[in-house]
Amino acid sequence: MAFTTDKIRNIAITGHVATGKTTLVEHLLFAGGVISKAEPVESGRTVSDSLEEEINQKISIKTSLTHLVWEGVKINFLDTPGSADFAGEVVAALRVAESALVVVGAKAGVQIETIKTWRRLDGGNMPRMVFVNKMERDQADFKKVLEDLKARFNKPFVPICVPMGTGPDYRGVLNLIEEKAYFIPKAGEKETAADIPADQKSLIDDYRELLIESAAEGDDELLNKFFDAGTLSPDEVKKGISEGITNNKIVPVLCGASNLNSGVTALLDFIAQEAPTPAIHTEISKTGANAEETVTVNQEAPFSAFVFKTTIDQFSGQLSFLKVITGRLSADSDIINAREGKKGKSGKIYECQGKKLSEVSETCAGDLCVLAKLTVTHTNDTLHAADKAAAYPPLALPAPVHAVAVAAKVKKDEDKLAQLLQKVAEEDKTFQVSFNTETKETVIAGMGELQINMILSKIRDSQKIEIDTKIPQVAYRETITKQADSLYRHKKQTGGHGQFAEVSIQAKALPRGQYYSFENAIRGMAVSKGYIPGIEKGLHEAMEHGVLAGYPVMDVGVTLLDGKEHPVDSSEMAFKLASREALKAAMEKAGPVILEPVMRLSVFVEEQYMGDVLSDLSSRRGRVHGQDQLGGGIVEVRAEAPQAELLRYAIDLKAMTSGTGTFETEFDHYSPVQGKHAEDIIKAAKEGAAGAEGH
Ligand SMILES: Nc1nc2c(ncn2[C@@H]2O[C@H](COP(=O)(O)OP(=O)(O)OP(=O)(O)O)[C@@H](O)[C@H]2O)c(=O)[nH]1
Ligand SMILES: [Mg+2]
Repeated sequence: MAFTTDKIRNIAITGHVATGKTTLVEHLLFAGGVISKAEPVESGRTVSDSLEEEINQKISIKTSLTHLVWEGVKINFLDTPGSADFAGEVVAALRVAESALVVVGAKAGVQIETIKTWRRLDGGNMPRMVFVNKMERDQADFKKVLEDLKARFNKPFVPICVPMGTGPDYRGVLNLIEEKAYFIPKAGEKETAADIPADQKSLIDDYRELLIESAAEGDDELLNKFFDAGTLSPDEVKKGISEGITNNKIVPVLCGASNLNSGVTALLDFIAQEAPTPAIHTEISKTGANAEETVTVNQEAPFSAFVFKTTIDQFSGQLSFLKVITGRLSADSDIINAREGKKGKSGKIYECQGKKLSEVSETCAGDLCVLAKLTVTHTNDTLHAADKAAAYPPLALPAPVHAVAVAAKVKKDEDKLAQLLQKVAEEDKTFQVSFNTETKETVIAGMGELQINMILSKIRDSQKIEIDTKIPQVAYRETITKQADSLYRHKKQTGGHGQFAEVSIQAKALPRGQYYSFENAIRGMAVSKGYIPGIEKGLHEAMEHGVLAGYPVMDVGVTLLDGKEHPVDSSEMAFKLASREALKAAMEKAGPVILEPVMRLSVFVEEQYMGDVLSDLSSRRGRVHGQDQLGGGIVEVRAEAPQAELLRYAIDLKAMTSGTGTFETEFDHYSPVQGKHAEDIIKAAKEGAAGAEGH
């Protein structure tokens, strides 16, 4: 029997790098009886970090799906990577989870990725809990982390579990709701509930008051009761807290030391009893231009599901990870891919524990499952039953921030390399491959150097392809700044028919982004109508390569002023040549300039690095538009800078900020390049052209 919607919880485990997310999941699975021994991340044997790269690098790279059953509730964990290079994985996990568990180090407190995750959660008004991990470490400080959270995020944080002692004195946790103590278990054993030791009773009193007050605020009825009676019963506390999380009014805080298997029982109790069910989740389904429907996760409807992740498994082939939004899915059902409109069979349905798949006969709305070998189905697709049209929106993934030009060292590997890169791009939607026809470069782009290098080294190692990388060329443009006229006569007499065409044009600068306009202002019949398309073709040809450095030309308006034709010698070809040369000559006189792409960027850094980051941005010809304090020590700098100056920014920013700084970027506009920079671009283009001719 499948778990019904009310008996399912989807928890995205997020947080800064190395806060212990994967370790926590491993110990939760141990506590839940899924595995008989919890392995350390360093051993490469955890359930969650099972990819070869994860084992080698000892960090999480992909979101990994695991589950356990606790008090009759199926809890799905989505263990996300903390590194900003894999932020796309976090986006996918948050899309299909109802609540997030943000893991924070008891010593480190709030870090940059904690803040960025928090912003993502705020964007979706998503319920969340915090787990303060590594309580047994030197300088661990639960109270300080709690203060840190309060100072940075404007939310009521409510301790549900508090530590008994901290650092070397840490002995375990107190569950304030259940009023039970859980001492650190012996190595390899599970936690057991114990009575609260006498010396910890005062601790309970300190925190319980806050807990009861917060619970009361979750619900008006409870608030009245609380005012009348001055307290609430344990069941009332649970109800109030549960509503408070679901409505995102409060953030419960738990704690423990995951590698000591401490604090996990209280966490599981809390998730099973208090975390919101999938029924709180809604999706906007767009089935036509104007047909939009808000769909709530519920099992009493025909089947529909969203594909949030795709992997290619060495043994099972393509695996599609879905969240069932409505209805139920049984093995071998008829399903339709909304994008393709194609009918197919679901085949077998699987659950997974990391890379291990096991078959189930049915799955219900709210649950996460895996289908194999759906050849036309990709990430972001919607699947549905014939009697339920649905189309859920794609993942809102961040844009790439780092690009590299790649080429196979040996020419015969080129096609294979292109295919392999394409395959990675199908799996990982934050990774893009494109062929730049202008520069003739294959450019790959992603979220950072770490992601790009990992993808390339996997191809190098597994396929034995040698790959050269270099900084990609910038897609410069050219334009004009003034108005200029020109006249060009094309005349050739080489026996038989001659060639004749004459055009007189005016070229002017257009506003940025208007590319091209053409106006025929010839009075009378100086040039036959039939030659006008030839003239326009010539203008387009002239704009393919600018007069300064041969880059494509944009934002030029041309007026055809006059012309002459010959009854026998004129032709479309002759007019094409004449107008091409006329525009070239006009552009020479019209103040031509090089344009460069300028990017908008948001840089996230700790305050201590602000000075360095700002002066570095100005050395990159950047302009700072503003800065926002994101709370206690983290600043977002909003700026713009030429793309040419940002080609290594993902690497340099990390170096400047001891690995903590990250940024987001997107193309903003084209802007003229001045002085020496322009000269350098022109010189480089001329050298490049000369080099190419020399071959
Ligand atoms: N002292 C201490 N170390 C811990 C604890 N939990 C995890 N660690 C260690 O912290 C390191 C990182 O743990 P992971 O579980 O890989 O952290 P993560 O958050 O999954 O890291 P990413 O997925 O790469 O972001 C490992 O060396 C763990 O053994 C804990 O409670 N106490
Ligand atoms: Mg991890």
